[in-house]
Amino acid sequence: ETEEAPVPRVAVVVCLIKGKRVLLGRRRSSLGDSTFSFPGGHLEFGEGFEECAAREVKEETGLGIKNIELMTVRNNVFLDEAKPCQYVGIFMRAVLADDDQVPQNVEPNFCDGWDWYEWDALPKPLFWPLENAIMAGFNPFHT
Ligand code: 8DG
Ligand code: MG
Ligand code: MG
Repeated sequence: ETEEAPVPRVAVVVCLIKGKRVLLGRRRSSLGDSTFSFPGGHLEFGEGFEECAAREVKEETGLGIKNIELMTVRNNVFLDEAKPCQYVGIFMRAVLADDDQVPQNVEPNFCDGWDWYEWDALPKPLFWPLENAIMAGFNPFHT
């Protein structure tokens, strides 16, 4: 069996803010199963960061977003996985295009469902790249 050598990939993750709360979902994935993470996914060829952010949020939650801004970049290496991988995580911040929208669990095979959580009372356990980012000072409410 031949396996491709692993290469770093780009992921765009979106911290969607509603008042003092952020949107998180519990992952159903070999990577970070049962942990809470932001919506997001792989950057596609030719895509801009804002475009990717809007597409992934729409695909995963059905929500439309606006005011999409770059917050920070993180380098996450997953060496302990069966298939080691590396993601350059582009952390974006955004708000709902229309405040009345309710998140839908569009991809139930990959997520238990989406909910809003106060920044000071985030659910546990967080997906470790997110936990690490927060430990390093990531805070979407500090500009
Ligand atoms: P796609 O097929 O829709 O493009 O990808 P996906 O299935 O939605 O991928 P994902 O696992 O949700 O996101 C891609 C990678 O991004 C993930 O495996 C690791 C990295 N990543 C982080 N932090 C976060 C985060 O907070 N949320 C999400 N969703 N991904 C993150 O490093
Ligand atoms: Mg995803
Ligand atoms: Mg996705």
